[in-house]
Amino acid sequence: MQATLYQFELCPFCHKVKAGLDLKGIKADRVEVNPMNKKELPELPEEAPKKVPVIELDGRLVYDSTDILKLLDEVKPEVSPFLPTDETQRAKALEIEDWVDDVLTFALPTVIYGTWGEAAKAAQVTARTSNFGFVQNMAVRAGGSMIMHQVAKRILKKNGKTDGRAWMTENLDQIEAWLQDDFLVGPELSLADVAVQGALTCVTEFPVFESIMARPKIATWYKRVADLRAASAVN
Ligand SMILES: N[C@@H](CCC(=O)N[C@@H](CS)C(=O)NCC(=O)O)C(=O)O
Repeated sequence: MQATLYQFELCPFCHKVKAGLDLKGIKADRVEVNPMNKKELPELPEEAPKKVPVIELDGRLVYDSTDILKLLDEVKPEVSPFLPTDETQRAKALEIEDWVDDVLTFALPTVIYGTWGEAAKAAQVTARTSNFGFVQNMAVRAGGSMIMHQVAKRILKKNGKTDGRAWMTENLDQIEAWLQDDFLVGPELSLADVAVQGALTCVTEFPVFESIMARPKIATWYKRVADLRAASAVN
């Protein structure tokens, strides 16, 4: 299988997809997209938003992390199936993925770019992992942190929150409440684990990651999923 993932290094939606690729054992070349002009993106249908992640998989171009995970499950249904056969568990897995898309992926940037120091570090991580030229790289470092910090402030306001860390605490409480078994919706890995663990991996380089790992229930589950990813990943 030939795959190319167009991504931002710190985009939680892209991390969801990376978790899916690892678990399915699909190797993907990664193209870092410049967040300021997105000129690396391939040509997308008119109705498609100019957003990452976008994947090209054996000639098929798919955008939106949820549709990309669906595609991965479709092309390799036998490996780590994402959707449980039990109807109640399947509904729960889909509900948790929706929660990731609507809540967790918005809360995460607020703890990555919440302070100027964090935003500057985030811009550095993006510039470091990119293949941009020198001038673009400097622009991403300087302009990136400013934009990202503003974005974090806007997200908090839009969601009626004032403190990203307190919001993350609420979200970690929610994840803990779901964790009644080895995985989020039962004894087997599902789409819910792919989405939540994947999204959380975008903060591994930031101080908030320590507070996530300080919760034993979450830390054990996180490592369980990370080990499965490591065992099947081909990148
Ligand atoms: N629903 C989309 C959301 C993707 C998304 O919002 N991506 C952000 C990065 S985390 C983006 O590309 N933003 C660029 C922009 O809005 O200009 C998905 O699940 O893939």
